[in-house]
Order: sequence, then C-alpha cells, then structure tokens
Amino acid sequence: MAIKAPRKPAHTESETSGMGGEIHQRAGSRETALTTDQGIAVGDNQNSLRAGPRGPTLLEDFVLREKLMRFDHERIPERVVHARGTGAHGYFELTDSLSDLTTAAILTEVGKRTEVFVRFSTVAGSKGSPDLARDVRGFAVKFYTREGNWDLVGNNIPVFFIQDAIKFPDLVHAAKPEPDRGFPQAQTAHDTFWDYIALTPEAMHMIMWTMSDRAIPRSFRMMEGFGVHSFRLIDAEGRSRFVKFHWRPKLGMQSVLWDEAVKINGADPDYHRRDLWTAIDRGDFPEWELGVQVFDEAEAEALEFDHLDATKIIPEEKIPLRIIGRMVLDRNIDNFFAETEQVAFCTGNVPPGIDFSDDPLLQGRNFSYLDTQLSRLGSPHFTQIPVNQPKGCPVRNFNRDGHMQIAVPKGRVAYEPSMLAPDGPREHPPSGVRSAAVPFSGEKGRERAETFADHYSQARLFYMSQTEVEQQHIADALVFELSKVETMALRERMLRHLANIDEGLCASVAEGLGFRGAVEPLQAARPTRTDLEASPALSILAKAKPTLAGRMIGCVMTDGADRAVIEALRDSVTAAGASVMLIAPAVGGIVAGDGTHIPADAQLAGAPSVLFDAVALVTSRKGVTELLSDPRSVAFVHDAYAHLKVIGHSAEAKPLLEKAGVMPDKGIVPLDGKRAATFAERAAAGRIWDRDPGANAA
Ligand code: HDE
Repeated sequence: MAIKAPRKPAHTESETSGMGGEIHQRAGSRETALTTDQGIAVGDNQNSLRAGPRGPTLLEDFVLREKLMRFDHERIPERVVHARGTGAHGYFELTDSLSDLTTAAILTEVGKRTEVFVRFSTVAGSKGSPDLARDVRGFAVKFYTREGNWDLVGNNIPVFFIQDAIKFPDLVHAAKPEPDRGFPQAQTAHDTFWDYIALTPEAMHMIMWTMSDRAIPRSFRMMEGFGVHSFRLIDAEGRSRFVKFHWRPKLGMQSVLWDEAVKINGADPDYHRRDLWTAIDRGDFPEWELGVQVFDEAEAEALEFDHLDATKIIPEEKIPLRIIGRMVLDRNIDNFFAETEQVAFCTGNVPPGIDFSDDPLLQGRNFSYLDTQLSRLGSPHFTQIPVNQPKGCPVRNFNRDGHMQIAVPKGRVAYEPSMLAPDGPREHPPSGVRSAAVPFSGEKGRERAETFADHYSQARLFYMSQTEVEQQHIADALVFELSKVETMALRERMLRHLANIDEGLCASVAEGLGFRGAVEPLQAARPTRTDLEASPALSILAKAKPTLAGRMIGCVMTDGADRAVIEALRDSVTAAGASVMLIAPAVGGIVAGDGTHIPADAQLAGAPSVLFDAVALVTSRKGVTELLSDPRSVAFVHDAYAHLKVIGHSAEAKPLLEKAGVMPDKGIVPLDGKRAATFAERAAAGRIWDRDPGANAA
C-alpha cells in the first residue's frame, strides 16, 4: 500500500501566515522542527488524524493525545495565600559587614554580589485577582548565597494580625471569599473578615496598617519590606543577638488613593505587575537598601513590648536602623510559570550564622512553608526546579528517589557513614548550621505570654504617628470597609475597639457609618498607653522626599498640538527620571501643528489618568473642541484633579479644564513658554493635598 503524503488543502495554509501579508511564519527544517515530547517531528500541527476529512478522530493520534494531555495538566494549585504575585531576578550587595555579629558570608563579605529572586504578592486574592486590592503585600527574597539559600519571606507591613500560627487558617478563611457564595474576591470589606477581627483584639495594630495607605501601594518599587519577626545572628564565638530586617525603597514610598485603586483595578488589573516588568525592561532597575535593627537579650528585656510578639514593632527611634546593603532587581523573568509560580520560599531556609527567635508565628511558619510546597509543587524534588536550586554552592546528600527525581545520583552508596565511598558527603561542623545555645525551662502548655497582652498601645502609636491626611485615610478606609459589613453588631464592636485606640478616630468612623449610639470602649486586657512617643518613621508622607524618579506622566495630545511643548515636557520629566506616555484620541498618534507626525503610546480610552502620577494636556484649539464632547477626556481631567494630581496644560486646553470643574491652584501649571521645568518640579513634590479635602475620600 502506498504511504499517504500529508495533505494540505490550501485553506489550512492561511492559518499560519500573518495578517496583512507582512509577517510570515518561516518555513520549518528538521533542525527547527516542532516535535513531540519524545522528540518525534510533527508534520501537521493544525489537523488531527481522522478517518477521512469529515470522519471521526482516531485514538491512534499520539500527537493530538500528547498535546491535549500536556495542556490538561498545565495548572498546579495556586498558593493558598499570596496566590497573586510577580517575580524578578537581581542581586544583593553588602556594603557594611556584620562580621562582629554573624558568621553568615552573605552578611560579612562586603562588595560581593549574591544573586536573588524576589516575589511580590497580595495575600487574599486568587491568582487572577487585581493588583490594587487593599491588602498586605508579600515581599519574599531568595538569596542564593554561597552557603545555601536564605529566604527572607517578608511583607510590606512590619507587623501581623495574629500572635500564634495556630490562628492563621482561621484568619485566612475569614478573609477569603465567603464559602457559601464564593465572593467577595480579594477584599476584606465583608462580614466574615470583620467578624474574625472584631473578636481578635491582637489584630488591631495590623488593622491600622492595612486600613492605611500602606495597603494600596503605588508600585512594588515604592514599598518598604520587613522580615517582621526577630531572627538571631550568631557570631564566631557562638554568641547570638536578635535582628530585624527592613527593606527601604530607593524611590521612596508612595501610595495611591482609594478611589484611584478602585479605578486602576478596572483600567489595568496588572498595574503593579506591569509597572515592575516595564521598569526593569527599560533598564530602570528598582533598588532597596537592607537595614537591620540589632539588639541583645538585655536590650530586648528593656523594650516596652515583647519583640517575640509579631503584632509589635520596635520603633526606629528606639533601635535605629543600620543600613548594611542594597538589592537591585535587574532582570525580568523568562517564564512566569517556571520561575514566579514555581518559586518556593521557606522561612526555615537560613544559612549558618542566621537563626530563629521563638516568635510563635515564625515557629509555625517554619513548618508551614515546607509543607505547602508538597501539595503545590507535588514532589519533594521541588528543590531541583531551577529557580529553587541553590546557585552559590553544590547540593550533596543522600536524599534519593521519589516523585519526579530529575538528578541521576551515581554510585552504590546512598548513606553515611560509609567506608565504601570515602569521598562521599560528610557532616562538617565548622561550616555546618548551628543553633544558638538558648537555654529553655518552663512547663509544657498552651499558654500565651503575659508580655503579649497589650493590644491597643501600638495601634494608637501608629495612628498618632500619621499626618492628618493619613489619619483621615485610615478613618475613610474603616468607614468604607465597615459600611460593606451587613451585621450591625460587628460595626459596633469595631467601634468599641477603636475607642481604645483613639477617641477622635472612633468618633470620625462612627460619624461616617451614621452610627448614633454611644460607644462603650471594650474591656481591654491592658489599658492603652498614652505615653508613647510618635514615630515619624511610620508615616509615608512625613518622610516623603520630592522626586519624579521612576514615576509615569501621562500627556494627552491632539492634532495641531505644539510639538515644542510636548518635547519640552518630555525632556524635563525624563531628566527628572520619569517616563512619559503620549496619549492621543487614536493610537495612531497625531499630526502636530508643524505638520509632523507624533506617534502615541496609547489611546485615551485605554489610558485613564489613574494610571499616571501627574498629567499634561497639550491640545490645539480645534483638538480641544473634539475632546470636550468626549466624556472620557473630561473624566481623565476630572479624576486627575480629584486625585490631587499636578496637571500641566497648554493655553488651548483651558476649556477642558473648565468643563472638568478644575479650579486654579499651584498644581495647575500652564505649559507654554518655558514652564515644563515648573511642571516637573511641582509634580515631583507629589499630590496637592490641600486642594479639596473631600476630593480624595474613600
Ligand atoms: Fe505566609 N505563607 N504564613 N506569612 N507568606 C505562605 O507559603 C503562613 C506570614 C508570606 O511569594 C504560604 O509557599 C503561616 C507572615 C509571603 O511565594 C504558606 C503564617 C508573613 C508569602 C504560608 C504566615 C508572611 C507567604 C502559602 C502564620 C510576613 C508568599 C504559599 C504563622 C512576614 C511567598 C507558600 C511567595 C506564603 C503560611 C504568616 C509572608 C501557606 C502559617 C507573618 C510573602 O506556607
């Protein structure tokens, strides 16, 4: 019987050629041939094997079966928390040695660059949830040190909701979509969350942080990071001290307003992910300083709060930060699944010289992270996945077989001690992990330390340390969240907690909720301390410095616009370190007043002003008339104004400002003449906070 040559009716060919005939798929060769997983070249990737062109598909088609089988298994369970995340590669460089405190090479070898992989995340939402949820952000760093992997699995908030790991599943169940209805997604503004919180006084400090603007960051590049718990450093003599780790963004901290967050989620649900990826892609590498707070047992004893309690901070004013290094993210991932999805962090991964404190939350985490990888990655060999493999040192041990073993261990001997394999891996005390020699005594029991009992004083400290605007935002966020809570008793109970934190805050939230009764403070295990000194380091605005570095300016332009104005704007903001996105009514761009073409980066409908830190309107007289009849352009300006942004404009654009209700103030900057520099300077100073206090309400 003759062998049938693959038939290719003419109409199937067109499926592989590009649109408009300009881009064509190149012809294949055996060297570049598409193959099955077994390496067999595929002759036809468009038609399954059938008994005749209109007949049934044959089971024999191993190409089809393999392709579908692989597709059917493309998903692994998403992380039970922190499912939504994005990762990048980079390096850490030590600038100040801690050799007096630790033997860990990563903290003692000044100038040495160590590869890192970082994953930023939200906590509550599932993998496809929007980036701008009000939530804590994960800030997990894997250092591939020459002494093994060190995972600093932190958050952008230095405290946590609970004091004991045994509560974590309840906390997370309460925050997740309610199980009987499957909503709301990536939100804490619902009954079960506040039900749990209202009955968990230890969460109050964290609630102040999550209701603050820290929970809606402008960019991953503009957030602080914290290891949260105390860890230990062990020196060459075996002495240990406590340490807390802090990341400080070079670009400064910045957050969005709540109304912006809500709109960004619609306009660009990948806002944070895109922002990080694009910044690294254009060579604008985000950078953080690593700082430590180091203290010994005696200093720990003298602190006002127990540092083993993860709901407490040690104010920087009490134990200052020592900056010891910097981290730069300079390489985007090649593949999201292989790297960001499969990276597996574990708080238990520490190199010799770093050790754990007895924080009960940390102790629980050390178990949980290793355990979760088995269900998520499905095999004990997840450490062989490239992103998880130690890169700074070899892995040599007798862990052997099991699901998905990729390595091919050689030799007869899979144990030690052994005389048969004298060169095999052996324990090596001088370079091996050691634990701090901490003495223990006490009765076994399920008991919380008395020193963990003060739940309100640091909540108050945080609130007091905020600027007035930030305090207002906390109140607004509480009103927003509690207004979504349907159970009256929960709202009232939360007000009774707030009464223990700050009377003014309680009164303002009560008013916002329209709550008319008297608020009786809840019985507190410890009275709220009113003698704590405010810590300005806790405020975003108090320590903000003027800068445009890493920011994004949106410039709306129309046909007939003055090219010189657009160019001057672009020059001055790029000189200040920002990027400009040119927006036109159509993505094809505009014809400027001088007859030249200016390409656009986006069309108006796809680039609302919430995506930018400051905006500019460069129009012609005719162009603005067209914009006036387009509700999107009016909304662009109205939102920019309501979100307290600096707005630059050409004289011709004035009618648009008027239609959007813009009143002149120092943030409304004419762009004609040589005013582009003024625009850049004003935009660098940040939002116009005194524009209209009501305009930025949640
Ligand atoms: Fe996590 N956490 N967590 N967590 N956590 C996970 O591990 C857990 C806590 C944090 O980008 C899980 O691989 C317990 C505090 C980050 O891959 C899981 C407790 C802090 C990430 C887990 C906490 C964090 C996770 C889910 C209470 C800040 C994402 C998937 C004791 C210091 C890491 C996974 C990434 C992820 C458990 C509390 C940070 C289930 C039991 C406090 C940044 O193991």
